[in-house]
Amino acid sequence: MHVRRFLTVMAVTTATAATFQAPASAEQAPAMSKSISSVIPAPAVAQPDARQAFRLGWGTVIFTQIGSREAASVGKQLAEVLRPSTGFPVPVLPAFVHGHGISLLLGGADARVGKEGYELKVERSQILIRANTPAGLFAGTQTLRQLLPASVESKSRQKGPWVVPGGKIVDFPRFAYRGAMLDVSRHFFSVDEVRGYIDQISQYKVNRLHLHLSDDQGWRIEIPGWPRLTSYGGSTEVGGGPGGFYTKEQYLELVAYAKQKYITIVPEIDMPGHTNAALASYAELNCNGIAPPLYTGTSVGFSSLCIDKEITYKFVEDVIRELAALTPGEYIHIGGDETHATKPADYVKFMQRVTPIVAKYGKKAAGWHEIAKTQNDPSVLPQYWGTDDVDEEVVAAAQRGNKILLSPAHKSYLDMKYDRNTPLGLTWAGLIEVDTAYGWNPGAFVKNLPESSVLGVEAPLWSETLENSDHIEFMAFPRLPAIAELGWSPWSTHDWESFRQRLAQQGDRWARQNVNFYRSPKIAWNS
Ligand code: NGO
Repeated sequence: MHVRRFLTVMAVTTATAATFQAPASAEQAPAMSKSISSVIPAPAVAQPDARQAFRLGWGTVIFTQIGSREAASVGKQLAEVLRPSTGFPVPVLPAFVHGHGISLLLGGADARVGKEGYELKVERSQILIRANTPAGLFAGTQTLRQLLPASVESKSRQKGPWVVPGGKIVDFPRFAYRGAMLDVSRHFFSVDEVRGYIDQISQYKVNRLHLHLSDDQGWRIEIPGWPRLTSYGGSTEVGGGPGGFYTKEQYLELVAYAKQKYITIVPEIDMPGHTNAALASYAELNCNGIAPPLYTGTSVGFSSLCIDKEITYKFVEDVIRELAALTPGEYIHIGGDETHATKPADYVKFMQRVTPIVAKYGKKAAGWHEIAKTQNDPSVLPQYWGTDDVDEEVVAAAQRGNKILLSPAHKSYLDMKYDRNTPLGLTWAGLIEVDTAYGWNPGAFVKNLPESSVLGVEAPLWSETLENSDHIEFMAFPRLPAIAELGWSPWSTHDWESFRQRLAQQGDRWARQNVNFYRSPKIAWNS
């Protein structure tokens, strides 16, 4: 059956090829100019072998681990990248035969690869990716994509040759949590827009997408029993546009889509501040019983749930129960930032009551780092978003056993302008060029916070000024890959010169994927 499918695919593709006119342009990639280590994030161990190289051709097959549906899905996703640009049929078959091909096999990898790493060997006769898990295979295929000429990313047929430089990689992540965050509250982004961002970040081995699902300006996720949160609270956004929200089905579609790319979605409902959209939707959540109007500005810190009303905790529990049911991952993010309209004692009281609700539904609470001062629960994950390298409360939490997630705003906030002339973005945490985004060590950044307490890094993208995918891409690229490399690559590989050369090669890939990236003057882009 597989052979028949293979032959059919061959026949169809040959017919297409016959009518195809190869562009006579400079699409010819400098295939051999790069080495097996020319990828982002930098691999942990890479040994180039200039005598070896693999050339993709008409007969190239992707062989996947027999009996693993996930390995087959990883193979299929790789084939879907390769087929349009190479024009080759690239069938995906279970690995009961070996031939001129790319094999994705489970087991037998170097012991260091762990749960998310992989081993990649490129020889003249074959490419072999081995991993302990499908996630590792997926990571290996993202590396392989980058080892092919940039034109492989085109949606139309391009001229080869399709050469992969020879050698061996053993690769695995430095940190368990490598995240991106998207604020879908200040401006709403559709399911398709979020899927596009998932496609882009997954190429850099990011494994968490934190969605900021509520704020003063909009509530974006359906919650049973509280329909006005979305019908009214989701009806606008910054600037007064139409807003929007995800139905439960749409949200689950996003969760499933991310899962195929080994990304876990971390949902955030920000509380007790940043809650105007909820307060406007339900008068009873306000201490004075009066619903405020919807808000479409960009100020922060003026709203708070009513800490002393029981209905507040019924509401919070209904929300958390629903989020937990929609979330395969271990964390639910409960916000907790900038609660200037909540008395400090009330804030502590609120968080001490709410974090056990998260545990009740089988999840751990993540929160902006202000949450570190409210309790002794070591399962809570404070997310550091300060603008310097000193935070005693965060360090104290780490000493009590909490893991910390790092998103220092002056380094990792993708919504900061690159320079004074950047048309989008904010400046409150500073200007962040790509060398600034790259230039810090998460394992030794916050004073007295040891690497062993750092769960990982996350690059937040707040959307006060961003309205569409072009805007998202312009702010995320090239800085998101910088943060992704800090999360994945061992510190021993950290080197700005090497990074900027590898980044230069990404420009052409983004151009072919229609990613609207910022052409930072710090980089000698290759196209
Ligand atoms: C802050 C604030 C957000 C803003 C963002 C803009 C945190 C954690 N709270 O970060 O509400 O949107 O800055 O950069």
